[in-house]
Amino acid sequence: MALLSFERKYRVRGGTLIGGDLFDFWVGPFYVGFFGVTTAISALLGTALIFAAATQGPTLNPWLISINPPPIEYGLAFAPLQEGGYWQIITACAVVAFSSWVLRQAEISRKLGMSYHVPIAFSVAVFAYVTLNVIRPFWMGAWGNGFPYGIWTHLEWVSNVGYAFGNFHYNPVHMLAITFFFTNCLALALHGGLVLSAVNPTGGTDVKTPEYEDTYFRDFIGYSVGTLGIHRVGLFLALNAGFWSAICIVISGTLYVGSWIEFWDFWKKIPIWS
Ligand code: UQ2
Repeated sequence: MALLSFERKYRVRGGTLIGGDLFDFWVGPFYVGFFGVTTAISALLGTALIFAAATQGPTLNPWLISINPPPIEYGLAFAPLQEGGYWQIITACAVVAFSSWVLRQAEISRKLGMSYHVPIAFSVAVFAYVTLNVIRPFWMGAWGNGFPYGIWTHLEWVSNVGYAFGNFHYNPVHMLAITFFFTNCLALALHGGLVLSAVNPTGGTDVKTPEYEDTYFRDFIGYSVGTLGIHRVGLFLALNAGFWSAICIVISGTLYVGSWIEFWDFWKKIPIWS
């Protein structure tokens, strides 16, 4: 079935989580739904506030503009707009926009009778953001622990926070997250390479079937994870990369204070050799 006639056939009512039929319509190719409306409103408001805050100075250089969280002294209180209040409202808009986007994905999944893998995957990315700018600042007792919204300043934040705990590369959960990112890279390179080599072979020769892909890996390493399996491996690696990134920062300054370099001194104190 051609794509356009497929869409016409499956553009049917139902599957909404909230709002019944009220927002159950499309604008051009885009499904709207209740959460399309809440995404649009919060994303537009948040973006407008970023521009509004940026115009307050001190610079209009796009690389240096920064919308900062309140000073630590404000704790968890509301701050005046110019002293972190913009950051607080922008952060609230972002959380509503991202959560609405997850729920819009879920409604589209339901409408088409599909599983929830896409909204679950995206919610791990949202979890990483919420960990950085809501959960950890709350746990530390001050919104000032969130990261600033600026191209240059967010990099400085990452660097400063990393070295505030000795050196973040010694954080074992950071190591775990990086290992997932690298393994994800390996898996996507293998998968992309394998699929393209089968589907886009030397000019004039036939496209190869998935059996060739399986056989390639059996010949090569004695094992093929399979055409469905590689996508399970990929999703697993990608979600774990995001998840452990969030865990490695949320434990720093909360459950674990001090230097991640000294963390490894436990190794020298093990009774067998001490
Ligand atoms: C595979 C398979 C695919 C693939 C890939 C493999 C036919 C098209 C890449 C090979 C993958 C293996 C052996 C697992 C790799 C695991 C890690 C953790 C990197 O067998 O089936 O389908 O794309």
